[in-house]
Amino acid sequence: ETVDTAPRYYQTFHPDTHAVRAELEQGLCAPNAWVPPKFLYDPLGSCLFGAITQLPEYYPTRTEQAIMARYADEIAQRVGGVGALIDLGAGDCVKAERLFGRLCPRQYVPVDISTEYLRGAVARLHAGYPGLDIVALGQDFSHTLSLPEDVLDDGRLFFYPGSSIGNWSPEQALGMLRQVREACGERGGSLLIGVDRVKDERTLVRAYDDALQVTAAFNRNLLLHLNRVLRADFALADWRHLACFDAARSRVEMHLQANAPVTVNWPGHSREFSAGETIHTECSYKYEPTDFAALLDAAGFNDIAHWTDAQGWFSVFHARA
Ligand code: AVI
Repeated sequence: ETVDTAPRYYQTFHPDTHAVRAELEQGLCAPNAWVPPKFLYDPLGSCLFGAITQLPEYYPTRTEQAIMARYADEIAQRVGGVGALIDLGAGDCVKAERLFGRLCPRQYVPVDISTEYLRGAVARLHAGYPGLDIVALGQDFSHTLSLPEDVLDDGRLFFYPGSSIGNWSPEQALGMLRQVREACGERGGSLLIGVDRVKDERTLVRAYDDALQVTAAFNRNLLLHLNRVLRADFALADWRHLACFDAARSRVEMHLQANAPVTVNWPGHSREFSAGETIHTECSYKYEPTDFAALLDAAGFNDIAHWTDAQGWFSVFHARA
């Protein structure tokens, strides 16, 4: 008999706060304007990201999925018994759901900043797995990762797929990995993480500038999100999507570029942009496996395992705390 366990929600991220507006204002008013990539994820942004993962040009999701499927036995064997499966940036929870069959977690802990979207995803998941203990966290873990007390502390498995770690600079990534290592606890915690690899520029740029222009919509939707959060007056027609690869820094960048001189206003502020000026909205770092293994090591992880695909496009790592 299956006991129906209602999911528990803990929401610590609220977009409509002074701190969030201050963070945005600081970036927008900087000489080289920027917005943290987490603002790409409002309800529509999370849907658009889901669509990106289906695009022919966006290879990371399907390549990672193929690696996980091919090495599913090995991965499950290494991971062993899972208490809490903690899914960082869970989105639609679909990637984690694929692990349920083999890893049989006793508890599922999805964490996402897109809180409304997360609630919908969790409601769907609960309907399919009424007996699964779900603790959902609407959290901005870019500041601090904090787990409530009802998250099981033995056999924690942190799951950070999709190369989301690449949306941090290597220095920030190290800080994030250290936090995760600490949160693994002393009772057999580990990390399963997906990382995109360095490859030819054409393949990389096309993945971030697809022919259907879904990525452009995903990037430009950030302006609609800012209009709501800041009560700003960005006009979509004034801004175009830009993606480029900085080989020296090993990162793809997304920008929003002003088509013409434009002034953007929000209560208490205005910011002038010249024609061609950009707002930097995302970095997506690409790693050589040895460099990423070194980062895991520097964060205090050990017993590191690595799997990749035949083309060497994407890496999956498992490491113990
Ligand atoms: C979520 N993150 C890993 C994606 C990436 O590839 O950096 C977000 C994304 N941006 C544009 N396309 C997808």
